[in-house]
Amino acid sequence: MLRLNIEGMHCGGCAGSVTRAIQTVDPRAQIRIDRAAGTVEADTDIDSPLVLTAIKDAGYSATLF
Ligand SMILES: [Cu+2]
Repeated sequence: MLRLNIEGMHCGGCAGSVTRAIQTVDPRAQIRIDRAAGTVEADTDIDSPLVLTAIKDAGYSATLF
């Protein structure tokens, strides 16, 4: 499981964008978003750099924690 801090995730639309970004690299990923905390948990076997890049390409700054 990846645990990510996401910056700039302000609304449900952002949360949807981040979800879709992760699903572009792993369509079967289980994703839990805590918008208030700005964190995402993603159950995926995909290497984290690919996931981070996909989120950055969607316009958000993401870091592992
Ligand atoms: Cu938004």
